[in-house]
Amino acid sequence: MLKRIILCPLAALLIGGCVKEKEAVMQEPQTLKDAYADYFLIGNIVKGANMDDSLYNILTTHHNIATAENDMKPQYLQRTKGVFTFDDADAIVNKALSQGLKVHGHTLAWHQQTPAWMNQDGVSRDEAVANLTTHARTVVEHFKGKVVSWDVLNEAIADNPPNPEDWKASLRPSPWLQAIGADYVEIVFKAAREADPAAKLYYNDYNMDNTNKATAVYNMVKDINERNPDVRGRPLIDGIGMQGHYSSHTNPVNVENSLQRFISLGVEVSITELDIQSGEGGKQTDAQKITQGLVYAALFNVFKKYAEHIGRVTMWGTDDGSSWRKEACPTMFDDSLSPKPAFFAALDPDKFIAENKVDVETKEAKQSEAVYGTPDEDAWSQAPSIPIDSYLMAWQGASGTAKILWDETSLYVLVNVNNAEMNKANQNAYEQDSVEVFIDENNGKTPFYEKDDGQYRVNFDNEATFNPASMSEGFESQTNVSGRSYTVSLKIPFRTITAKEGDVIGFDAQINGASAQGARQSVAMWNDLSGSSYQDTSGLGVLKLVKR
Ligand code: 9MR
Repeated sequence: MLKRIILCPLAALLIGGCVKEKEAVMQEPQTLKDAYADYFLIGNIVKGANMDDSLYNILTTHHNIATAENDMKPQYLQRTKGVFTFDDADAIVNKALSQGLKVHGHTLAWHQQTPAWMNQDGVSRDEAVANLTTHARTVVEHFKGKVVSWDVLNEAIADNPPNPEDWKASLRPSPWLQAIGADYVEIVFKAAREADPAAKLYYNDYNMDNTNKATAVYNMVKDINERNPDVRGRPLIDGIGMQGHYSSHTNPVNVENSLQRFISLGVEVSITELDIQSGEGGKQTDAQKITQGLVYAALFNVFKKYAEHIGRVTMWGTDDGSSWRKEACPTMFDDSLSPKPAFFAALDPDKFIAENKVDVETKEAKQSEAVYGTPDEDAWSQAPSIPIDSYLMAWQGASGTAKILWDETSLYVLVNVNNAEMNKANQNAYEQDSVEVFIDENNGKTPFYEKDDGQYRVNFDNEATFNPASMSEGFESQTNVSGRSYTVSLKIPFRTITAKEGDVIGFDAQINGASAQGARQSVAMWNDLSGSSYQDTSGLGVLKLVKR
């Protein structure tokens, strides 16, 4: 339907001001909250009780629900036991309500920004339970009638858990888990429900596009809701929050898969902390802005498709300058508060995609051959050498080459690495000087791992790590260090195939280069530069199994 609206320069309107007015006939909504009025609420964060007016204008112009970025977290509301400090949070909530915004509460239980007296310092289980329930009850009761929904529990599941069918074993080892045990999850939800039966209660987490994490969350919510089907009239957990701290490499297919699984539980889903990293050092090229816009557009199209089950889509930052990840320019407005392509992408995804989707030349995956034979000098001399020297990050550190052999049961990989620091100080295995091999036995190129997909990592000191953990079975490796070079030989059993001549498998090899200070400073690859090979096999190179 044609609408008559007052048109002012778009940028001025977008940040809530209007310099020159002129009447025009416009067809399309100009604000996010209007564009999505029939779909879901649109949210953003409030940075504090005294948030800058121009940022607040973006909030009220485009959004209809607000989340406090920090001020409602446990350390701000109850730093000292029994002393609740609601002043800043009250100011945020009352201002938002007076401006016609709804308010979402974030967060009652988390492993961060929580005072140690609550669950550390040797508190007993009983004390920790009392601390958790008192905090949740007091906070929820305080905001009763003002806050429509709560992130009751934040980030309780570990990243990429190896056995996601067992949700309890997949819990992050947070102080709450250590002090109470796995039932802390139910305990905090029950306390919140009793305190305000009308508020919607959410479980909230990041990396939910990772199949293993999403599976563990799915199993947790399913189990708890099946055991608590009627707590004050409905299942205990009302909703799942997919935070959505994404990057330009995020595959919307993985987001959609998790969304579908959560919806199948009968719960509401919300996108609770959306931002999309792109660019470095606070700068983005024009091409990066468009790529980022295309990811925003693709995601908003996914959200529209499932709108019936989505409560709200909340962005984590009004603008790049005030974002927690400002180096990576993740929001829709730039430092000077002008709308970026990402804004127009969210406003009208189809139009943005139609105007900007360049026919990206489909990059052919690199191809090489694995030669039949078990490792010996003669066999290795037959195998072609592939370079591992395409860098994923700005720094160009350790690189190398790989040769591959195969027989019916296993793949044998020999990697030579040069220019390494030989540092394994970092507790994250991927930040140590190490070699990784990715295998996709059916070359299915799926955006998530299937049973035939695995990741194998060996550091220069021959310490191996696996994803998923079950891939350790039958695996063997040796390393040999000489100066700044090392070699790694890996024997990787096939999991789902009996290999034969002519088979084609997905394959990639990666070299992680640590700095002398023990942080990963470079990543060299054979083929896949997406940075997602640990959960997405679509970018791997291709290996043909041949006999010579
Ligand atoms: O944006 C928040 C930042 O200002 C805080 O310093 C940080 C503390 O850990 O928390 C940030 O918000 C987080 C949110 O509460 C939970 N999900 C991840 C968000 C980004 O770290």
